[in-house]
Amino acid sequence: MTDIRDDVADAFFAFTGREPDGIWSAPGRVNLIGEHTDYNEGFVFPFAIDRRTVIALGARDDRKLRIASAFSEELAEHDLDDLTPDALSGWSAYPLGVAWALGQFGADLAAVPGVDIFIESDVPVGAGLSSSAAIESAVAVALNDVWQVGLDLETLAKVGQKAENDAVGAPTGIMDQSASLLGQTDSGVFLDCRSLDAQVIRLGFAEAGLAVVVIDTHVEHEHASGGYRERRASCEKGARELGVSSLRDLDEDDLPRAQQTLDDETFRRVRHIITENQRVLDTVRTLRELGPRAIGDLLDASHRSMRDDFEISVPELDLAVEVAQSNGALGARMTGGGFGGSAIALVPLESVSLLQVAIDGAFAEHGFTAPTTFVVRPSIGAQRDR
Ligand code: GAF
Repeated sequence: MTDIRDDVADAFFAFTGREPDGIWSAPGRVNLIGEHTDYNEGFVFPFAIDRRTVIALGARDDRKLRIASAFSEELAEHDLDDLTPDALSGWSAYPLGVAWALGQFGADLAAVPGVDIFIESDVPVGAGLSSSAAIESAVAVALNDVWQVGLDLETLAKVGQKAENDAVGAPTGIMDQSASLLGQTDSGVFLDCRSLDAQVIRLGFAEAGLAVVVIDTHVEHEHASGGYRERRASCEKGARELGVSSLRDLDEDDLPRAQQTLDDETFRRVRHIITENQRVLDTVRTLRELGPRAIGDLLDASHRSMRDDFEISVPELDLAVEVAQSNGALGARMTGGGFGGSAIALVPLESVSLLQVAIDGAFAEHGFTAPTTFVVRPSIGAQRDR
């Protein structure tokens, strides 16, 4: 099997006629639990997966940023002297947005050289597995090294989020970049999105004879517009009407007051956030006390809350979750921002093949596009590979 890093080094050479200064990579993520809680200053518990974006990068002797990739014909070229978020668009807004955002976090962009970058990735795009955070994080660690900016991984997560918010225009939280940068093998990243305190917690799935199966429905989602933005606005409205700065300030004792104060739809949005925060805490505690086989019910409850209260699921995701639950999964839920993308199922190893066959059959029966199912392993976060 060829190593994607060799391919990227070769492609960089074909693109520039020289060897790169180095190779860096960053993973996509699966969110185990804690959905839409990040921008409400709540709790999330994602893990980095064994699908990565790999980049080769080399400094130039002028002020140009040139970016090519295996997934687009477009060669993006931009001058460091007029790098503003408004000037960026298309897929290159992710890497170029990171270069700009590093300047917002202290890099002296007037003093750094231009760079050539070649990008390749095996994180599926549009699957809700954070292919965009993988690009941002790989570029962030590489430029941080080559430009000698000296930022830590937690700050690089903020850089990636700023690129996504201001250059791409998606009002997303800090979860995906944190997972991609802070992830560790066999572990999840339990993040308090208010304090940004991150704890790496061992998941122990393989030891317990479990696998996480991703079911990519191929239903496309888009965070820069539509439902994601509306859900965020509903949460802000709920917080405002309940007199708190963010929904993080509420817990289950506040639900009766929330129900009396808010319209029904806003109440259900708020209830999802309050109960989901609690489920993240319960998942971490259950994992520590009883091990991974005991967290399935929390995953199931999270899916119900996203389906019924937050209303971010789609029929394909609901079907994937139901079929997984009735074919051996200990728990299953949609993962990521919703409105499409992927579901995950926590499955005993011996049931993985059966589950894949059952999912394929059920999707065909419903006339849905054939999904892609594959196992993911909790993996190391962004790093320099060579
Ligand atoms: C997307 C966003 F990018 C994250 O910040 C998070 O809000 C997630 O949706 C929902 O939990 O992945």
